[in-house]
Amino acid sequence: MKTLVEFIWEQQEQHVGYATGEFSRLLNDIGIAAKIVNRDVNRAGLSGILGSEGTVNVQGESQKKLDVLANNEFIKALRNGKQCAAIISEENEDVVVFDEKTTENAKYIVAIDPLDGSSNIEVNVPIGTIFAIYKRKSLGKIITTEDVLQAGTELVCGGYIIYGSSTMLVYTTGHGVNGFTYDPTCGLFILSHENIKIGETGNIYSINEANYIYFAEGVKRYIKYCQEDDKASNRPYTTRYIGSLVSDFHRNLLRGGIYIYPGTLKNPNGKLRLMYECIPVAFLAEQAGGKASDGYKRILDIQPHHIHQRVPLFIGSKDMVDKAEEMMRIYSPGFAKLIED
Ligand code: P6P
Repeated sequence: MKTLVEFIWEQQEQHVGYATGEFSRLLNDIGIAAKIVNRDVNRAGLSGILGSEGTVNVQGESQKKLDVLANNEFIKALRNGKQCAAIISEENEDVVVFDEKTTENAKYIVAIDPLDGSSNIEVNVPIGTIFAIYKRKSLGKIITTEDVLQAGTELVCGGYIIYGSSTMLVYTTGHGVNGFTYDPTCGLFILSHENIKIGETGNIYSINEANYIYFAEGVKRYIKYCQEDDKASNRPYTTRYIGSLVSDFHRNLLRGGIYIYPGTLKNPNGKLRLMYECIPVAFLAEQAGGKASDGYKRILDIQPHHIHQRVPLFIGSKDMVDKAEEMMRIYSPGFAKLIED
């Protein structure tokens, strides 16, 4: 039995050569907040914290009470841990910068979607937290734009917590993907899924086909490809769409498959946010042997220009993403130009 803290420390020693404890402390702070959010999510129906907060976030989406609760828990844990200088959160319009005493010494920036898929809470569908950890470019009290707007290639750590039939924390620091299952009887995350690898191909495709008529031709062609009868290539595939990115991604990571949230002619950039949804899952996908793009270019290579920037997402088994990209190149070559750079 290896706990998350032991594993983090071991990884730092093994891959960094020393463990100052700062990164370990930061990741552990995220784990602490996750345990509290897990408790709140599991009791939501009993503690009057279901339903809407009555506010709208910067995305124009109605905030659930649990969205706000989760956001506050992660901000509080990271503020108290003093390893994080600033937070980019789906629930905050601007960067949350901590006090100068913290920013003077803290080396990390965290981008987070505190509770992704929260519209599913009331119907008991698994939801999740997605996080990305960057190392600051600058030192000292002032947080700079270069600290905040970093491409995925700069990521130090990408991960998520899935609050499902069991609660798991899955993360990578660039040395493989590992999953830890939360044991509420002892309050520990225990290593349960070591060195997760996604199959090069799979037979699950996840996309909201209700938007079919708005999709670019390349997306439509890929959906039809998935539905063709061709036993040699294990088609037709099966479709699974939970409407919770963390859940759909986690299943595809373990079983193989592709998740697509494409742009449409109405919204060429799609719905998902680059910094705290697409980049962390893209890092995980690549570290597990998979692939992640906007249909044309690698997610991790995209330079963010705004903290809430949206981007189309094609992610999962490498062969499946390759095929979808081939359809985009052949049937929708011009769509790439509509995606905001
Ligand atoms: P739609 C949840 O709101 C989310 O950001 C992802 O978790 C999920 O995959 C997607 O949006 C669902 O969006 O438009 O299909 O309901």
